[in-house]
Order: sequence, then C-alpha cells, then structure tokens
Amino acid sequence: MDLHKTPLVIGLLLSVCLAAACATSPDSAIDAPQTLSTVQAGVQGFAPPSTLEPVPPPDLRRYLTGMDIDFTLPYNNQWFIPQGVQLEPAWDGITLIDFAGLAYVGYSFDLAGYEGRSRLQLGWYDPPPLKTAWVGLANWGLDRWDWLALPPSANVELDSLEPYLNSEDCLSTIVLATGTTESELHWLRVGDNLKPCANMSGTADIAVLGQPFTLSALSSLDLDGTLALYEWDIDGDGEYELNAGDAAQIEHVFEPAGEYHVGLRVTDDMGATDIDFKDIAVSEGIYDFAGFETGWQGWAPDVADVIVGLGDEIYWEIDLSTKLPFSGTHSVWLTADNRTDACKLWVEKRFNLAPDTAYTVNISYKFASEIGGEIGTWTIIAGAMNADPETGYDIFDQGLNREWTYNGGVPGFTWLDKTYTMDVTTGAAGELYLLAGVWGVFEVWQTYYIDDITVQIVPAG
Ligand SMILES: [Ca+2]
Ligand SMILES: [Ca+2]
Ligand SMILES: [Ca+2]
Ligand SMILES: [Ca+2]
Repeated sequence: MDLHKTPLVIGLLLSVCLAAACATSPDSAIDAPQTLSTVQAGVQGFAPPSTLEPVPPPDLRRYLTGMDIDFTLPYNNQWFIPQGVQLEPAWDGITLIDFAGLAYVGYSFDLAGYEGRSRLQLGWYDPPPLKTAWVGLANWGLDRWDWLALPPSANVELDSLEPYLNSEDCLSTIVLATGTTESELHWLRVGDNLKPCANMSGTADIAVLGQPFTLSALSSLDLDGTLALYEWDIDGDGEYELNAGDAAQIEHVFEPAGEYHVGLRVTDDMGATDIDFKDIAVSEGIYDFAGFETGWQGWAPDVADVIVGLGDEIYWEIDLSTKLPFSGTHSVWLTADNRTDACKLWVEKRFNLAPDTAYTVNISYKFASEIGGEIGTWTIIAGAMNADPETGYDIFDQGLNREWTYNGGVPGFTWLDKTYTMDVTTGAAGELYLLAGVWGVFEVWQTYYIDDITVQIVPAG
C-alpha cells in the first residue's frame, strides 16, 4: 500500500461528509471526561499515577477523551475501550488481516472564544508506529481535509486555527491509522501547556527523629509532558530550599523533633509549576527498613483462606524474587490462583514494644500491580495488630486498610507508592505485628510485588 497516497484518497472520500459535521451538535463536543481516573490514567510517556486519588486535570474545556467521538464524522474500524478508543486498521470484518486497511474516528471541538495556542495534542495509551498515523483537519474555506503526518510528540502545531474553524468556531478533526498495528487513543486537546499536578500522597505523615525519611512525589504527574524538577520546602516558609533535580523521591533526615509543614513544588518541561503540602510529625521512635536484598529482614510470609477442601489447597506462593525489584535485585513476590474466592496473602513482621501502650504506626512500601481496570482487581490489605495475624477473621476484625489494587490503567506491572498510618495499643505482651499483602476478591489468578517496606513507630501523641 502506498502510504503517501492513502490520506489523499481518504480525504476525497471523507470530504463529502464534511459539510454536515460539527455544526449539527457543537455542544456535544465538550462533554467532560467520563471519569477522572480515565483522564489521569496511563497516557503514554507519563509518570504513572501511583495512587488512585483523583487528580483533576486542569482546563477540561477543549479536552476530549478518546470516547468522545463525533459520530456525524466518518468512522471505521474503531472500538471503545475503557481508556478511550482502539484503532484497528487491519480489521477486515472477519478475522483476516487487511493489509490495506484503515481505521479512523472524528472529533469536534467547540473553540468559541478560544484565543490560545494553535496546537492539537493527542495522548496515546498505546501509540501507533511512526509514519502510520495521520491527523485530518477540516479546512472549511477550501472544503477539504488537510492531512498532517502525526509527529512522534503527538503535538500538531499549526500556524493558525483560523482555516479550520467553521462559522460556529468548531474544529473538526479525523485521527487515521494505517498499517497492521493496533493503537489506542486516550485523549485529544487543543490548547497551551497543561499545568502539572504536584502530589505528596505517597509521603508518610510521621517520621522518626534522626532517621532517613522518604519524601515521595511519585504520584505527581504532567498530563501532556514530563516533570523536569522537584523541589521541597522542608520548614514550610515558602522557600523551596531542597532541590531534588528530576528525582521524584529523595531521602531527608528531620531534626529537631516537631511538626513540619512540608511543601513540594514540581515543574514540568514547559516551565509550569504546581505545589502540594503535607504535615509531618517528627518524634523519637522506631525505624525499620527492608529492601529484601539480604533476605527477609524479619518479615515472614503468611496466608489465610487457601484451603478448598480436604487435601486441596489453592496454588499460592510468597517468595523473595529477582523478577521485578523496585530497589536492588530483590522484592517480595506474591501470587495465587484464587479458587477459594477469598484467599489472603501477606508478609508480617513482629516488633517488641512496651505493654499496654498506644502507638502511631506508619507502614510505607512500593507495591507493583498489573491490574489496569476493574476486572480481576483484588484489594490491598495493610495493617497493624497487637496479636499475630493468622486467619482471615484475625485481620478482618482489625479494621485494616483496604484499597483496590488498580495501577491507574498503565500497561504491565507498575510500581505504586503506598503509605498507611494507624493507631494501635499493645497488649500485655507488648507485641506489634505489621502486615502488608493482598486479598483476592475476584476468582482469578493474580500476581503482585512488594519492595522497600519502611516502618515508623512513635508513641501516640
Ligand atoms: Ca505540562
Ligand atoms: Ca523552606
Ligand atoms: Ca529490593
Ligand atoms: Ca501470622
């Protein structure tokens, strides 16, 4: 197939539809994205969101998700998917591969009153190969489609939007894919640089005096670019004195004890900034870190609800593994075939503390999940108990932290940044058990990884 001629041919085919497009329903083009998580999730080239807290993208106007198709425009070989739309040019309606196939969908933007940059941005969940995708813009004055090869940046810069606005200031565009590779379009947007979102949610809120503390900005993101600079304001005076460069995490030792109002400022590759804050209480206490490079470091695997019947136990395994470390060469690997529909897998560690004493406990760790959507999602369990967790009832009764194991829609295993703070009172034995793991709530096989567990225990304030 001659790729250079194809868009022209299609342009002729599509031009007959042009006059009707957009003018019929300009308002339908600016529907808000379906969910915030869809918006923030998994756009190609972005730092993965490491929590599931919604991070509202700024400036929803002029922003369409891949699902916001304008069906008054031509379309072919497109399928709705949770993260947008899939383009499958080689689909021939049966199962065979059509090497000359095309996939295309159209979108319309209401640009009334818009005077910003003449730029169309496309965010791909799974981008098309180079030189196989095109953007068609409806040129109303010349009554034709102007076809532009999609650049690797997926940002289409125009000299002016003027030729592409109809009498109602509507911009109509077609995204077209050729070849035999599927691609997935996540969003489209007209406008200037999007502000980044600073997020400190992976940073613990208690710290042990004189011990290393991880300031984490891994949950921050820039929807249309990359984060170039992370800066921290340790003493809360508005001056960001700690420059972490492009490192999303940095170690800091807090001294003296007290309450700190810590600020994070992130700067994207276009120079735009955003800030976030967290109050961190620093006091004497116990600090414990395990990166699992030299063994279990006091942690131990445990399971519950893995028995199907007499002599029949589901397959499960919790092991130190080199398959996917966050730090060093090893992490903890947890996997199970959840035929019981209720299995629980975790690692636990015992700490010996004063009896009958109230403590504030923080457990922070890296958690890798490949679960991008709702199907098959298990839940994270993380808790602190004053007795050895042995059964499902033990941990259920303790008011554990439970959270979905979604990874934000990113393909493959993605490291998430988890931190949980709990109050617990020891019993007569002075024992404290911390646990981190997963609870199988769908009857499917799943695998997860845990690494870099930091525990901080301070007397309850
Ligand atoms: Ca940006
Ligand atoms: Ca400061
Ligand atoms: Ca490790
Ligand atoms: Ca146990």
